[in-house]
Amino acid sequence: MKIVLATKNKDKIREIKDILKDTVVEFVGLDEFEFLGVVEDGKTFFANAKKKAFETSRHTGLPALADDSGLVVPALDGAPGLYSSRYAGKNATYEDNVGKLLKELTGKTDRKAKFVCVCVLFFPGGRYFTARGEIKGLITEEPIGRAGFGYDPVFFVPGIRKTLSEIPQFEKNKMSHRGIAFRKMAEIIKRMKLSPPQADATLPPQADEDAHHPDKDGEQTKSAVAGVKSE
Ligand code: ITT
Repeated sequence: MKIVLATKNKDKIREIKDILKDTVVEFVGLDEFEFLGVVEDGKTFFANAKKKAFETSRHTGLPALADDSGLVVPALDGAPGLYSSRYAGKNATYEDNVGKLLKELTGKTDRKAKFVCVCVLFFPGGRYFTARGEIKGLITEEPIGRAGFGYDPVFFVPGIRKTLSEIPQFEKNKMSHRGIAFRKMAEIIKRMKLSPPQADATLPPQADEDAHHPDKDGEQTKSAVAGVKSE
């Protein structure tokens, strides 16, 4: 089964390919298609992930797998949250975003945070599957370590007493929000036994409006097209 990885973030691609390396799936990169991407204007990680997967599947005619992820800091009312990649501005670098985060947390004793990842696998015809993962941690006072990407250098995991930038990628994948979500998705893909759902219905324009957040892990299998049944 060919699946398009619906992300432009090379760091995410590297992690996702590693996490799913034992799945019998051929991944195609977005760079093989002329596609400008989607506007991430959803109100939840799930809505954004579904939109990325839906738009990519519609554009390519292939099943598409997307993730929307971010850092949630309760002491900052949930920021940077959905805006994690552009926290310090539209073209912000990882360093800019980390800098802003540390500045906003200056003087705050509550350093609790979590990473969230929601992935969606969307099939032409309208069926989709979703899975979610989270990891809890604390934001450090300054960046520590060189591995990983994004907010990893300031994300301290109490259980291992290290930041996610102080451990190799395979260790991060074992415990990370993305590792958890995508391993659940790997199970879903395995259960499909390489016979993906087929339907030739045309997606209605409002297909993405059904953005209820499936908070239960890994269970939501729902059709965005009337008349196409989920299992
Ligand atoms: P696509 O939309 O093309 O997938 P993106 O980087 O914009 O790429 P998101 O909208 O999901 O992806 O934003 C995710 C941001 O959250 C990412 O840019 C990082 O700043 C942060 N982030 C997500 N997962 C992370 C991780 O494992 N480690 C560190 N930072 C992470």
